[in-house]
Amino acid sequence: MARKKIALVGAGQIGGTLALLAAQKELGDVVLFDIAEGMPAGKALDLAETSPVEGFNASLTGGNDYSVIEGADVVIVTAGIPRKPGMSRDDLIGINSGVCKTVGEAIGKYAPNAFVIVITNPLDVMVWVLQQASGLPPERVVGMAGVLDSARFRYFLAEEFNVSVEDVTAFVLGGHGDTMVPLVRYSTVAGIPLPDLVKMGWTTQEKLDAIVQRTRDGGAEIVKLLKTGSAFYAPAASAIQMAESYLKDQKRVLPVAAHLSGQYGQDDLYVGVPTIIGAGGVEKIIEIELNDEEKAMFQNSVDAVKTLVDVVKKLDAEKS
Ligand code: A3D
Repeated sequence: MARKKIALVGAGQIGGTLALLAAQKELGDVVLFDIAEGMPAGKALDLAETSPVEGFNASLTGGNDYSVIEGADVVIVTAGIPRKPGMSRDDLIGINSGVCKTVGEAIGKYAPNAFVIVITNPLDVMVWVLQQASGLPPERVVGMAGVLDSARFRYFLAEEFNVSVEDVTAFVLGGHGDTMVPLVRYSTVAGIPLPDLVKMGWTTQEKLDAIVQRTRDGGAEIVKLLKTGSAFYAPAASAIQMAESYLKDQKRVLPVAAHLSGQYGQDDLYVGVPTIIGAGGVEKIIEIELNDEEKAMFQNSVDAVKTLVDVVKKLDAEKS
């Protein structure tokens, strides 16, 4: 069987980490694309030179022409600019929506059969822009955010309970922003829901509330420490989990920014929901039952995403 091809559009901090992880896991051959001259080829060569040491079989190449992504099975998009301290994800919208439109058009031309994972912020609206520009079916264009947000939630919970991260499951719904909805009721330690753990005296409601808030602020916490960019290791690992589920038809249940067409009462909107990712892309959007409080939080998050979609539509109208 021929190797799969994984194209990484944007070869910066996340792009480079994606390339290393994809190659080490032998998910396929990797191509890096970036507008910075020489950089994707240089990074690819450096990474390829780790293969004799690390012992993986995957070719890594890079270039500055979109044709390098031709025929890719998976495309992961990080092209654009990241946040600097004091900036919100939404501050990136002007520049990154233009980038995602160009990238979407290139994917439509060179890799129309790919499964596309967008990471560029502000996430939910950037996936929407890219899917529209690409003309690819919505079930093959998704955004990575929920896996990362859930991973952060799981990590903080595992630290609090002093248990293995593997035994903590967590669900985060909604847009990737300050309004994201970490779902306490559906998050567990070895199947025991968090509210029960409060009753059992494992933690207090106050501590749990603080962990929920830390999850919401998880990206900003790292931006503040790094000072020159945003998180990249965990975002890359999260996107690789999604790519692997697609390439190996694993049918993992993962929260992703998926295109809603009626589910959760929303239409033509990308927002974070639980899905099944397999060879068909988003094979199912899982509609979980929300109580009134959760519904209100989810709606608040949806409204925040819709506001940004309107900003993009306005920017588009001004340009034309
Ligand atoms: P960075 O290291 O700056 O890499 C971005 C790369 O994109 C750079 O190498 C640029 O040269 C390149 N680029 C810029 N414009 C274009 C273009 N038109 N075509 C192709 N390449 C271009 O950033 P990063 O890798 O740290 O972050 C990338 C994006 O991911 C940013 O928008 C971040 O905000 C976002 N991000 C999202 C999450 C989520 O959870 C959704 C987490 C962390 C970062």
